[in-house]
Amino acid sequence: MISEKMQKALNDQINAEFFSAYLYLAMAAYFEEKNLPGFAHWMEVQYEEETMHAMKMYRYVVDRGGRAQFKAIEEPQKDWDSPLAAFEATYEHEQYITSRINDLMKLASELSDFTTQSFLKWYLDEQVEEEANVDEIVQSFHLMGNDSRGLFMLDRELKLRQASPDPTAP
Ligand code: OFO
Repeated sequence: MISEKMQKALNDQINAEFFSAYLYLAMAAYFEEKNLPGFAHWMEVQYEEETMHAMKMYRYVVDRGGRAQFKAIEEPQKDWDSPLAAFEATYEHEQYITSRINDLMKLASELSDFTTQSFLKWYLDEQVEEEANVDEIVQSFHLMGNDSRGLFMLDRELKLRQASPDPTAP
């Protein structure tokens, strides 16, 4: 059985993961409007991954005999100054999410909740990948500068992104 304190913190994180999904879907819509289908696709895959992160946590809370509870999801930003600004905002957001997972790990450790620590290990590893992927894209923007052909090529490259396998699937 999960403690009340840990359950509340995980429920807050479920909300944060759904907000991430919403934010990236808002970015996908922004890129669709800018006629950048590859960037839009990348963000749509990101949206799907965030939904999976939320559902994986939901399943854990339920499986530990807890109660998943939902709060309103904050409205995400709608516009960004440029494609680069959207990816920089993504990088910043992922760093924030990493700090939240670290705080959850700290709480689980203070509560001697070893099962939740083991569960959260997956998220810690996932955040390394999340940050690295976005940082790589931000660096590509810096390398191409104002070259519109570069933007076209990067858009085509990001169109190839495939969703990661769902670790919650049976
Ligand atoms: Fe769920 O990792 Fe991004 O936010």
